[in-house]
Amino acid sequence: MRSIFGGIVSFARVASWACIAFIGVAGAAHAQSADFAVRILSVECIETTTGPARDDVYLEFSTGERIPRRSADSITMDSGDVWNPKATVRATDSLQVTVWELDDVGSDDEIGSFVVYADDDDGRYTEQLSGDGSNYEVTYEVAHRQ
Ligand SMILES: [Ca+2]
Ligand SMILES: [Ca+2]
Repeated sequence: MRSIFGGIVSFARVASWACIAFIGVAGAAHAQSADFAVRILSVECIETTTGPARDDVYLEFSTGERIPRRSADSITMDSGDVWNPKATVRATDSLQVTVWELDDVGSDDEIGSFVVYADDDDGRYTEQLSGDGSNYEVTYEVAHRQ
């Protein structure tokens, strides 16, 4: 019995090592084709940032891109508003997305940021952001070239 049990255990160990090795190879192969696209579907303002005024929202990406494009432009949002940028940003390896609240006086307030990685599976994701007393939800889609 002991030898049979031992045999099963060692088989299980070999199987798990083989599995880890397989995942490692698959991961490495995936990382080589690190070109991907992130499509921002919606930015939902559940609650605006601190203060009585509405928020003036824009997106900034680690690629240097900005939505809206012009540096003085923003989308005015109140609690309950949904903005559908429907904008696609292409990146390699990773993409940081930052949501800002534009202020005319002083520096802009950061609503929040998140990083999307080339290793992330294709599909739809939602991020919850809560900077400066706010509550925002950003929904985006990740897609790799087929
Ligand atoms: Ca502000
Ligand atoms: Ca503002």
